[in-house]
Amino acid sequence: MPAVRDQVIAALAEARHTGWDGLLAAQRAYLDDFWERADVELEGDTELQQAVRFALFHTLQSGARAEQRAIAAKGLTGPGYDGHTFWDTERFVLPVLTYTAPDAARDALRWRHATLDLARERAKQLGLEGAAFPWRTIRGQECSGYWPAGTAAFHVGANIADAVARYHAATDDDAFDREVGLELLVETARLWRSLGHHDPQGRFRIDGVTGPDEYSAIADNNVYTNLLAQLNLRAAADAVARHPRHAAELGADFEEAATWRDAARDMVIPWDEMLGVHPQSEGFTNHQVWDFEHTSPGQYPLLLHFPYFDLYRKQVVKQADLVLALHVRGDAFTGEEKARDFEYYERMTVRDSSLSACTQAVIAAEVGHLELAYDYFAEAAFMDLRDLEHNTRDGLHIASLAGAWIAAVSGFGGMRDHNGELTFAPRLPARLERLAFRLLFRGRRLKVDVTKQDATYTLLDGPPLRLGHHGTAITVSKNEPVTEAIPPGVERPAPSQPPGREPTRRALDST
Ligand code: IFM
Repeated sequence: MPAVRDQVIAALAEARHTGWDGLLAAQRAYLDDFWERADVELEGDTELQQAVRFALFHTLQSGARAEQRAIAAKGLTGPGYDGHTFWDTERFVLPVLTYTAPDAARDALRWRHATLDLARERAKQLGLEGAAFPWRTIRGQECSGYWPAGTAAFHVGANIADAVARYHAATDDDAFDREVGLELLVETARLWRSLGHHDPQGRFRIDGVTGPDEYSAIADNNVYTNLLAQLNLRAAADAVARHPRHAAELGADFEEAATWRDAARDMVIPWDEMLGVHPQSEGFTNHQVWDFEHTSPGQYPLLLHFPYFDLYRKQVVKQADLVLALHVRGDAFTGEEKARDFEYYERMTVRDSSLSACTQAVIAAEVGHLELAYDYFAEAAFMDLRDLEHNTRDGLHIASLAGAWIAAVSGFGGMRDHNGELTFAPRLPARLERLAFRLLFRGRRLKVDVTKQDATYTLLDGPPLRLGHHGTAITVSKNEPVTEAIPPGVERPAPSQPPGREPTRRALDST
């Protein structure tokens, strides 16, 4: 702690020297610069506009001065979760910071890197190789003893790897790639290689894991986990190819990388032939469906009213899991699969976690349920302003607030960044007349301005940039905005939610 004390003393001395006006001017300049590159504008819903800016401000606030310390689930806004950081950071917060405040994303990943020794120790303790990052922590040790299923939530490591790959692709920060990214990728890939195994049919299985949905645990071949592990294994092999000399210092070579590529190629992705959907994990769709009809509104959140053993053995989803895979590994599914899977999981997703609505917004928008997407978008953005979970006194839900940006930009803006390529598929719900957002990509500032009819891509600075718009490649150059028409969307019947768990309707509400 002496380092923190010294930092505080130095900051106070500098503040006295600068004075109130100086501090105010510096803060103003910092935030002006931030909004210049990161603002999200909505026309048609003033309250939601305000909520989105509130959300973005707090996402920045949680990470901008973390300076290689953990970004907690509540930021620094309250005592909830004892100040612990979770996968929330890499899965929800860093995708936003990567495109709006990339230095903060880099520093957060440097913090993870600084905890690698503890993660290696944890892997060894569990009889595994590589690094097992903790489910919840402050300085790197696993602190989730109270939730045994958390030990098996190994997807944490793949979310870190995904955040590393995204940050590198969006910034071309090669020094980070070599000094930080490579080792994080190698050690997380080693974990997957030792946790999974090839079965007699030659398929790579990852058995006995807990995926994102906390109402399921210790299941085989969780689709989200396996697809993220696949991404992790490939990203690690690519990093070894980019930096063979540095990889050798970590004891990694092409031969080891080849075993990662084999595992990625042979990864099991379960499929339910009869229903024509992906089971969240192997066997999930055979489980009895939760008795939603006889569950009263007062019995939510379910975890406070029913024993976990019963939740675990039924089809009931606390938070987006398979649907999260449809977003972050959207490149692994067809459009038809996404639509069917979304509709299937919508019926059993109860949103007892604040980490769900934003993902449901993204996929609802992609598969054609724009008004439902808008309702989920509003839920993510108003989570704390309206105290939707009645616990904002414990601190803000930073992942949900980051999710408001994700719902706007990846939902209605249709932004995806699979394999380092930036693509958009914008489409607006009835209530919005216009959506505009800005972001940073490979040293450029890009503005995307969407109306019901078209989208205009403006490169504010930097060399020409190749993008995708609804499947068509376009190139934007500075001062030469490109406007593209928005093709008509697909009409689908609205999916249903468990009774009483529908999102508050906002899309068609004009108040
Ligand atoms: O990380 C989340 C988890 O997914 C759901 N329960 C709360 C945690 C902290 O936000």
